[in-house]
Amino acid sequence: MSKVAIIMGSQSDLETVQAGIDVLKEFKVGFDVKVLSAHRTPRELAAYVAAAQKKGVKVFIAAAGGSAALAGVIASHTVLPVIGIPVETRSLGGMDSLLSTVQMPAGIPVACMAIGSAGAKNAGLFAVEMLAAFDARLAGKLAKYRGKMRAKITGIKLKV
Ligand code: RP5
Repeated sequence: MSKVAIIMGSQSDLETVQAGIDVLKEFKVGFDVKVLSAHRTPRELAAYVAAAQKKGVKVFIAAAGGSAALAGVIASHTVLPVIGIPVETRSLGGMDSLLSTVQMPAGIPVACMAIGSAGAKNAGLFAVEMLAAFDARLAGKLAKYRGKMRAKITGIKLKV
């Protein structure tokens, strides 16, 4: 069953989003992926958000670039948590996506990650963390994941 719904504004965002998809696969968290845009397909977006909720989705991840309204618009249609990934852009390096995702007016929150693939990876991890709050098996996997990261750092032997 899909616990996470990933929505991206364009197929061109997939390269960025892939890092988040890989995390969900690694943690064996069920997810749906869909291309839907806040401005190109507003009606279809609203319908998809409603349907995803009915199917049991618990967290939304939204990736968009430019004047990136996607995460905020999804959040306007649901009280489930929405994690935004600002996609890097050629014109402004993703600053446009970052500001339009992070600067939600009070009342409709969006959890905004970093620009680009790092943000996508963290979006996947953040979704896992949310689900792990109610799932001891997932919480255990996260602890192991952190342990591996710790071991990588502590295992570094510098030749100086
Ligand atoms: C946004 O515009 C999309 O999320 C994408 O990041 C950006 C460019 O879209 P394309 O022109 O590549 O379809 O809506």
